[in-house]
Amino acid sequence: SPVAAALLEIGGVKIAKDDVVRESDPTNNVPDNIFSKIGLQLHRRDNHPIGILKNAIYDYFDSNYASKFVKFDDLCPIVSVQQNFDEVLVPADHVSRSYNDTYYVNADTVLRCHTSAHQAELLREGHSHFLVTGDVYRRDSIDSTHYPVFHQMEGVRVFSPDEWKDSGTDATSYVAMDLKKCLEGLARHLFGAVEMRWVDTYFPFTNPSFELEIYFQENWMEVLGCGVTEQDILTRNGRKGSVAWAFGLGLERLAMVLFDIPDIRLFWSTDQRFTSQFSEGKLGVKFKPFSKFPPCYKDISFWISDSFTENNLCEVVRGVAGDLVEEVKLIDNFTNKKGMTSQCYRIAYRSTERSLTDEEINQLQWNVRETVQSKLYVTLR
Ligand code: FA5
Ligand code: MG
Repeated sequence: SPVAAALLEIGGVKIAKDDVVRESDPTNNVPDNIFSKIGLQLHRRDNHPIGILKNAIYDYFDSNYASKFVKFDDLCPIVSVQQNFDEVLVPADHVSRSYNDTYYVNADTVLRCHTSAHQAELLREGHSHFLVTGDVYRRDSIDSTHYPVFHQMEGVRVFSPDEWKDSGTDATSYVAMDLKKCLEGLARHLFGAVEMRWVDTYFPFTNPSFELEIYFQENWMEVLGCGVTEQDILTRNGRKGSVAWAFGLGLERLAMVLFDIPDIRLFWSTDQRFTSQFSEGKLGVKFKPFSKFPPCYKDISFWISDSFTENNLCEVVRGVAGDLVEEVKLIDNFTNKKGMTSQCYRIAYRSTERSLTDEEINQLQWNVRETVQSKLYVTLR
């Protein structure tokens, strides 16, 4: 696993580990294992599935929009609360702002939880067509399609009035239609035929808002969010009178479909048997699993306290077991007559690279139990 560098330099910004990880500071919730991912920049490696995918998306935009889209892929992932939330109109009481969902470096600074954090500044700089690719960070659940560090690509296109005025429809419908056409075209460019569907949704920064889902591993998997940009964002950033669309692609999810990668942890693997299967510009290759190792399931039950959250549990499990944990799943939940709530979680341990021994798993589970008890104020059963 990657060793945390003491000093990183990203996009011209120097970052010391002590500036990002501060265990004693209550306004900081960035653990070591998250810090160690900053600066790895999988999206800038031409032989990595994420980099190969990024380049294929660039090709689509270059050829369909005469290279009009300006590309950014080294903007620093440490951003202000204002950039990450305020500038994209996320309400003051929105859950995504909580310490439970977002990694805070201090009260005013976060690890960006989406590439939308850069929308406003780039609009202010005068860009009308742009793509922003980067690593983003979220406290989240653990399963084969969720990881606390992943990659997004943001796309924004601003239209001037003469582009829609003769279309015979209102500006919003015109732009929404153009957006869906653009993303459906991208999906065809990447996958050829694939089963997909649009779902209406909500984002604070777009209206209307949509998600695109693709059928993968016998489930509908959400791969992107998008919509017509809220007027307020355009007005505040010098684009009054314009209309725009924006999207945020989940690059791991798209790469899972493209290369048939069954588990999101694999993107971080340095195992040659994984890395050697991908090379620059090669889109068609399907990943061949080197072997299926058996999972091992361990249950943990406890009486929860008011402050207990599943994300906190996942952070503890990830802190102990790292990438050996495949899934954490609530399997039982009940409240007794005294009003105490008991929950049981099933933890799946499985390495993507080797067989785990019983002894090793028992040790991990023991450490998980100890840490859950000491850090999460629950009573083990
Ligand atoms: C957003 O992040 C919005 N900023 C997207 C957007 C941009 C909407 C511009 C409108 C306009 P969401 O939280 O749904 O939306 O995340 C976008 C995508 O990131 C998801 O569709 C999914 O593909 C991916 N994603 C989200 N959480 C994770 C995770 N924990 N692990 C891997 N991929 C994830
Ligand atoms: Mg979503």
